[in-house]
Amino acid sequence: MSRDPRSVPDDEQPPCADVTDGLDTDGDGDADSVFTEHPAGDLLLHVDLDADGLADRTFALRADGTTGVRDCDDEPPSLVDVLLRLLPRWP
Ligand SMILES: [Ca+2]
Ligand SMILES: [Ca+2]
Repeated sequence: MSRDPRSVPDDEQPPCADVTDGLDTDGDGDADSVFTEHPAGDLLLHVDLDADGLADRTFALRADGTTGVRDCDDEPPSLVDVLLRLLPRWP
C-alpha cells in the first residue's frame, strides 16, 4: 500500500542518518553513504562529508520525479558520540 506523496510535508528536515553500516563510495575503507526511504516514497541518499559517521547532506529522488539536496540540521555530535560510533571500526 502506498501513500500519497502530497500527504507528507515537504519541509521536514531529513534526520542525520548514521552511515557507518552503509556504502563506501570512495574506496577509503570507511562507510560514507546510506540509502533510506522517506514515508512519501522518496529515495534518500545520506552522505557523510567529514567522516564522523553521521550524514551531513541528503540527496532526494522524490516520488514525483524531482530531486533535491538538503543539509542535515541536527546539532553536531559530541566528541564522545563520534568516538562511540567509530569504535566498532577500530582494528
Ligand atoms: Ca568512504
Ligand atoms: Ca558527518
